Amino acid sequence: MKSDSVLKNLVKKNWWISLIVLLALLIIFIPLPQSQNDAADRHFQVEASMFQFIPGRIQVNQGDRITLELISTDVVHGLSIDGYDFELIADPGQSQTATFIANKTGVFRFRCSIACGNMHPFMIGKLQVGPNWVLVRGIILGVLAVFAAFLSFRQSSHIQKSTVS
Ligand SMILES: [Cu+2]
Repeated sequence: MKSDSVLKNLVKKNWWISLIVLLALLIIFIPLPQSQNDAADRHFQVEASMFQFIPGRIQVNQGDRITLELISTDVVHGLSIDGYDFELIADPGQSQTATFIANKTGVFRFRCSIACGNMHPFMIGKLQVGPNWVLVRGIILGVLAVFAAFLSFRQSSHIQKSTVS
């Protein structure tokens, strides 16, 4: 009888364990968009002409290995990315290719690095580097585990106290 109520008490006091297990399962099994499952090799062709880049927006994930090919259709154009040490220069009708790792998250502008005409300063595109969800998931799970350990430590010291008194 007594052990039964102790057990009930334990279950009642440990509802948070079920909560944490549930949360952990959710975090592990919520599906990620296919493209965000892992760092990937990605290839982009960017066409430069006076005075635009096509595409003007590139979206990747943190850790991706990005290969950019800059193709110029008229005059000499460059492509440099703010915040990254990266530059391409393509001669008219030619292309140049280089690879870098998108290791910083955020939105970065890329711009033409060769003065190509009066609208040159407006020749700007956007590189968006999204978070690595596998990493984010790992960090959240880690925090949850620490939280659970903390709670269970507190709980066990509680139980010890209540059985002593
Ligand atoms: Cu330009």
